[in-house]
Amino acid sequence: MNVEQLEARLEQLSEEAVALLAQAGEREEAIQVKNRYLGRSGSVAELMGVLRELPNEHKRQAGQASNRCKKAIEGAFENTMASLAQQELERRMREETVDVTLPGRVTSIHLGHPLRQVENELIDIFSDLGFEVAEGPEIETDFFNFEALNFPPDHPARDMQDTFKLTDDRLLRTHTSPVQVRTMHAYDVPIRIISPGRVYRCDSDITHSPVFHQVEGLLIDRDVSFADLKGTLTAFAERCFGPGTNIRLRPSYFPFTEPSAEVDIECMFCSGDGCRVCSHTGWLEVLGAGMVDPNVFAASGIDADEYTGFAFGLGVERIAMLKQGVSDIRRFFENDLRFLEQF
Ligand code: 2U9
Repeated sequence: MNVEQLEARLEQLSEEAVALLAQAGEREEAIQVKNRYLGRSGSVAELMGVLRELPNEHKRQAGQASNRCKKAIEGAFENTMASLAQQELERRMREETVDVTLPGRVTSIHLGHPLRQVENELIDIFSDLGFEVAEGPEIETDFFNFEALNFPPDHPARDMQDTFKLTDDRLLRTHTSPVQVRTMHAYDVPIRIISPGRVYRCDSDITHSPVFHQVEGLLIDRDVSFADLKGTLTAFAERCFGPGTNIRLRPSYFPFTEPSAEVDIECMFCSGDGCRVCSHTGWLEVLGAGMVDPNVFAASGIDADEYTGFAFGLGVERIAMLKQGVSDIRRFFENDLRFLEQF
């Protein structure tokens, strides 16, 4: 083969390769075409074997022809790759468009912690019955938490097992009753308050938590009777658990009330027929209540001959567990969003 024939053959190869590259529909195909012509044992390299046999005066001319051929194929390869990349980009832009007119993802509206929801409901109910909200410190003295509430010095509730003691005289309040005592010290009668808040007791199982929440109520005026207490609690039960909810009062004992009662509501799961939730009694215990003990009035300077009053107390967790069907009190304190978002 002489130099002219070689030049013509190279020209032919480059035209072939450029035509094939122009038709290539995929990157892989273009790479294969390029390798077939420009690879180590491709058509162009094969032809270069001829170059070595040419007379020296023609080698330069043949070399230049080979470079032109390589450049043409490489150029066509780059163009094809760039155009395939552009096509791919346009395809993705077409297929992966973001529809900005789609409605946004609905995130849960923040309704508050399930305990806060129940606490707010309880506050609403008692506010509508004329009670005002009173609050006080969580670190209390022995006087406001126990002594003023007629707890004898050796009462079991004062025991270290129940009370988180901070110093000899300071403790974490075991109930919100000291708020009522402080109110009795600070304000004149009549008094009609509820005290919602956190309380602490050294106790933990599926129905007890070392920190829990209470709502307590206190009403003091002239001629307040046990019937007023029962009427208030009946109104509360109907609002909290539904119209027609029956209540019953069983005799009980608390140091701060006399007489005292445990208050049950008719089981809402079996309508009083008896089921697993109410231990087949038809009743669920939800509150404690009673008439304020004269000793409690005396400790706060209120004349028990002139005034009477009733008080009640409930655990927010207990109400929340019944209303929301939660069987383990600890769920409220684990901050597991899968639990919290159900409410
Ligand atoms: C004053 C006078 C009386 C508050 C009361 C209860 C009955 C009661 C429990 C309910 C469930 C505590 O959370 S619980 O374990 N409470 O049974 N509490 S009467 O009596 C008062 C409070 C303050 C000055």
